[in-house]
Amino acid sequence: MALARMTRPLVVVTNREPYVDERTKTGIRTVQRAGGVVSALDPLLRELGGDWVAWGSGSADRLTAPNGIRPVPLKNPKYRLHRVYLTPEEVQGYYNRYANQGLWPLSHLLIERARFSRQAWSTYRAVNQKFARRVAREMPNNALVFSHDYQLAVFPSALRQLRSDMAIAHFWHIPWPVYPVLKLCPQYQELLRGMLGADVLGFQTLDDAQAFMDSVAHTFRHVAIDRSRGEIAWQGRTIEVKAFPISVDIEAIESLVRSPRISRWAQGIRRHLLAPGQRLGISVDRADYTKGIIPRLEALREFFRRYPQHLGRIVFLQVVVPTRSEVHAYRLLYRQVEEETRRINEEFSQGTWKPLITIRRSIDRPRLMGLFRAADFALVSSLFDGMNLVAKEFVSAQVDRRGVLLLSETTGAAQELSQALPINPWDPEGFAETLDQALSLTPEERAERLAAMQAHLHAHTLYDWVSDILTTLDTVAGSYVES
Ligand code: GDG
Repeated sequence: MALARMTRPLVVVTNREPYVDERTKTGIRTVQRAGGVVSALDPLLRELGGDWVAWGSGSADRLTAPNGIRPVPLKNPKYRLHRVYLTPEEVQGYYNRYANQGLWPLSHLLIERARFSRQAWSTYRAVNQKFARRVAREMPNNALVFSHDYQLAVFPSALRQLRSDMAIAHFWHIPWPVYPVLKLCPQYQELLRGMLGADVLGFQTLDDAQAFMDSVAHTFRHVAIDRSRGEIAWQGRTIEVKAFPISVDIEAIESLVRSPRISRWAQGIRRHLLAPGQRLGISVDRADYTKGIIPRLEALREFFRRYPQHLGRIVFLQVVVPTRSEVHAYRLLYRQVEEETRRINEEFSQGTWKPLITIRRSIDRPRLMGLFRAADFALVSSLFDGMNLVAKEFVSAQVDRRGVLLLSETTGAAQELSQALPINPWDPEGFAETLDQALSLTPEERAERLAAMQAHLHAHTLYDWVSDILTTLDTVAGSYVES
């Protein structure tokens, strides 16, 4: 990988930390966070060495990180995790309020859910500055800084003010709202200025990158923007604004699901859940209102009403993982999902068969991938989604090539996985119809579609994503120091 030639020190900055240390009755338990970003960057930092700066949120975090630095791994360390500690007021203003109740719904175009306040903004900005001070104080000269997401939008400019030797790439994981929507955020100009502190701005899709450049063009009219090259001239620098679609490690998923343990588990799940002639559907989401869980349940109701020939023949397993439960809207959604699921089961169950089964907790990653292998179809019904890794994981895990993916057109993933069957989560009748069609595809049609999507994922892996961003940053940083 081109990254092996990188000569500058690497610093990763995220809101959530890759390892959380929790107090237990018997001692300390380390939990690795299982998201795409962690699974891409943790091995890279272990190989190259470097530093990761993140909010230290675990109950035993201070114990394992005297002076705020936690070696990873604890024995025979390969890199350093720098923990930024936040007060409960900071967590509330920065994370729960400004990021999760303001920027998150706004970026997903759910305008009525967005709440902004000057007080939350001032905490958000202060916490971004706190992250920047920590990086400025502890990181080596000429480092490449790779920061992430909507929690840290103003981190790049805060860092640049303190340390002009560092090159910064900031990746925005969620959709970028079009200008008329962005403008509803009272602090949108400060957010844009904050992001423009970076040298490389990465988005999931070209549409997002273009929408960002549009916002800059409308807001700062004197700024020169080359849209076709994706470049913004800003305060004497050239900022690269590009699409870097995040992906998955398909090879790792394939070998995981082919392992004897997970193969057995996947077969066991089918035996356990399905009677002969029945088919298994699956969905996996954090219980977030952007994921379209309620619209999906409405479409399933519509499906069973319109196509009663499927009654008794489908078992749909929904994994709904609790998330952000400090925010009222999330607790409410969780209750609505429970209620809606119960109603559908009451309406359609026959004998021992019931259409919906819910798993209400997180499943470990190997078993989750095993479920994807075991399924006959997956429903990804997000209202809006930057990428959606679940869709890419399902395709990767389908080594038997039996399944069908129904994928919301408004996900970033839909722009790449063109052999998925497109659905519109706002159109329950159309959604139900597509599901009926999916179930009538021949085995050959299903296998062909999966093979084409798997070939795409082999050619665009998670490591290509990291490598593309960091080599772009490295190149920009090179010209920057020499000029
Ligand atoms: C944001 C953007 C973008 C879920 N349940 C379990 C579990 N998961 C894993 C999935 C997947 C990840 O969590 C979820 O990723 P998504 O991409 O689907 O969604 P967000 O969390 O909203 O992520 C999104 C992403 O950032 C990356 O840039 O794609 O658009 O919103 O990997 O497998 N993992 C385990 N147990 C679970 O129960 N182990």
